Amino acid sequence: MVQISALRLLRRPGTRGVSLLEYSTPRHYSSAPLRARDDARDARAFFTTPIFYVNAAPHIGHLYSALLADALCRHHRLRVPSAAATRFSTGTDEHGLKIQQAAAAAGLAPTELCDRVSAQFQQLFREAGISSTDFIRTTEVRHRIAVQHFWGLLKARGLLYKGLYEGWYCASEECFLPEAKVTRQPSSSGNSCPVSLESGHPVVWTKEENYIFRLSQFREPLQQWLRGDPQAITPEPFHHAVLQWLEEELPDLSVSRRSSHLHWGIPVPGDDSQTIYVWLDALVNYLTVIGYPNAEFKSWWPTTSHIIGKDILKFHAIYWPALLLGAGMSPPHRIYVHSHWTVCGQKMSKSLGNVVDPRTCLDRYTVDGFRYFLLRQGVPNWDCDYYDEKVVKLLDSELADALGGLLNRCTANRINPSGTYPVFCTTCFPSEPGLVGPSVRAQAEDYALVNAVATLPKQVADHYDNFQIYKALEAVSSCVRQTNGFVQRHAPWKLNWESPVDAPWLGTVLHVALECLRVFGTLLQPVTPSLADKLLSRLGVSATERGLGELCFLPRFYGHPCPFEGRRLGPETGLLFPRLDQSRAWLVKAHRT
Ligand code: ME8
Repeated sequence: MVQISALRLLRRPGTRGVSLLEYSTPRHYSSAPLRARDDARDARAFFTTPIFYVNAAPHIGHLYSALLADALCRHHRLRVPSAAATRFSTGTDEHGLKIQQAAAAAGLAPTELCDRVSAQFQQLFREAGISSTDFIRTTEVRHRIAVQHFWGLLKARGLLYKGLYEGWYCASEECFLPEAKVTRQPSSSGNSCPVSLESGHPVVWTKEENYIFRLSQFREPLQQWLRGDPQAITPEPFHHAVLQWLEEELPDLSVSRRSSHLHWGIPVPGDDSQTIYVWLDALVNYLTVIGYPNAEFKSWWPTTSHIIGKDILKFHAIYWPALLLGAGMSPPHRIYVHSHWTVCGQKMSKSLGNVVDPRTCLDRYTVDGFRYFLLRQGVPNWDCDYYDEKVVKLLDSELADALGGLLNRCTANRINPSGTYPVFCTTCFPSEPGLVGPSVRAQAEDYALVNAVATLPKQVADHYDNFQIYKALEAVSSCVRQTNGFVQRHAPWKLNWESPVDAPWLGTVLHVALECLRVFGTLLQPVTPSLADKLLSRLGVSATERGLGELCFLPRFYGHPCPFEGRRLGPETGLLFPRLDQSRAWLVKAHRT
C-alpha cells in the first residue's frame, strides 16, 4: 500500500505522463456566425449547466448559470434550426457527505430531501423557460451504470490504486484542502476551529484508505491541451488561472470514501467498503445524459460546452479533463466560466439571511424581465451585485420605454393607420450615402444606423462565442437607442400620409424602424423568448422567418425584394413590456429595508 498525504503527494517513480496523442483531437464547431453548417455533425452542440446540490433551495446564482446556458443554447438553435443538432442538460447533484449531513440535520431520509429539493429546481427551471432537453438526477439508475462503467475503465487502464489518504476535508465544498487553504476561526465555545480560507466552511482532518487516481500524470497533457486551444476556457482570465495552477504540483486525487463514513453514494464496483467520490460521480453526469456507456454518446462528445461558476473551475478544468483523458476521451470543447452574484454587496448565504428567491423575482419582474436583467447585468469576468431598484430601473428604461416605446411609435394606429409594413422608397433613402436630390431625405446618421443594425447579428454572435452575453445585449440596446433617435429625428407624426411629398418618406421611416425592430426581436429570442415572440408576432413575422439564416436586414436598401413590404402587421396585443409599477407594495417595502 502506498502512503499518501493530500498535502504533499509525490509523483510515483516510474509512472509516465499521458501523451496528448493518446486521445483524438477535439472537433470544433465553427464560430462562423449566422450560417447553418452543411455538415450536420459539426452543427451539433451540447450545452450543460452544473448539476446543483440539493442541500438547499435554488437561488438566483443557480438560475443565472442555467440562464447563461439556456441563452447560449437558444442562440445556437437560431443558427442551426434543426432541433436534433442541440442538446442541453441540467440537473441535481444528490450524493455525498454534504447531502447526507443536510438530510440528517433536517431529520429526513436522504431520498426525501433529494426528491423535495430536486423538484424545486425542476419547477424553477420550467417556470423560467430553461429549454433543457434533459434533467438528470445522480440518484438515477442510468447514472449509476455510467459512473461504474467509467470507474471500470480507469481501473482497467491502471489509473486507480489504493493508498492511505489524509488531509483537511471540507464537506460543504466536497473536497480536500491543502494546509495553505485552511485557517482557524474562533467558535462559539471560544475554541478555535479549522475552516476553509475561501468559503469559511468547517473542515475536518480525515485519514483513510481510499482509491486514488493518478492525477499527477496528467499535468503535462493538460498544459498541452490548454496551450493548444486558447479558447478552451473562456473568458481568458480563467484560462490563464488554470495554466497558473498547473505550474504548481498536481497531487494524485482520492476518488473514494469509506462507506462506513459515507454511505450516500455509488459503491465502488467490486468493493462495497468504498463509496465513489461525489465529484467523480457528479462529473460523469455529462456523459450519462448523452447515453454513455452506449456508443451513441460518441456523436455528442466532445462537442460539449460546460457552463460553470468560477467556484468549480478546478473540478471542471483539471480533474474532469484528466479523468476523461484517463478514460481515453477528449477534454470538453469549451468551458464557459462566470462569476458570482452578491446581494447588496455581501455574499449570498443562508446564515446571513440574504438569499434572493428566484421565484419571487420571476413573479415580480416577469419571466422575460428577470431573464433580461440577469443576463444584461451579469458579467462573467467579475462578481455582480443584486438589488431590487436596479432591476426596476433597467427594465423600465430598456424594455418598457426604449423597446416598447419604439414598437408603439411604429405600429400605433394614429401613425400607421393601414396596419401594414409600409413600402421602402429607394429615392428617399438611396443605398449610396451623400447623394443629393429633391427626394433624398436620408441623412448621414441614418446611414450610420443602417450600418449598425446590419452588423449587429454578427456582433451579437461574436459576443455569444466569447461568452459575453451582456455585451450582446448592450449592443442591441445601443441600436434600440439609435433607432429611437432616428424616429425622433424624422418625427413621422409630423408627416402626412395624404401628401404625395411626405408619404413615401413617412413609409420609409416606418419601414426602416420596423426592420430594425425585426432584427432586435430576432436577436432577443435567446434571452426574452416570450417578449421576442410578442414583438415578432406584432410585426407579422412568421415562425419560419425567425432564424438567423433568414434574417436579411433591410433588403430593399440593398436592392433586393422585401417579403414583409405591404404585409399586414400582426394583431395588437397590448404593451410589449408594461412599466413596473413603482407603487407596488413590495417595492415600497424593499425601499424601507
Ligand atoms: O458545486 N452567483 O453545486 P452547487 C452565481 N454540485 N452563480 C452561483 C452562485 C452565485 N452566488 N452560487 C452558485 C456544485 N452558483 C456541484 C456542481 S457539477 C458536475 C457539480 C452557481 O449547488 C454556479 O454555477 O454549489 C456554481 O458553479 C454552481 O451554482 C454551484 O452549484
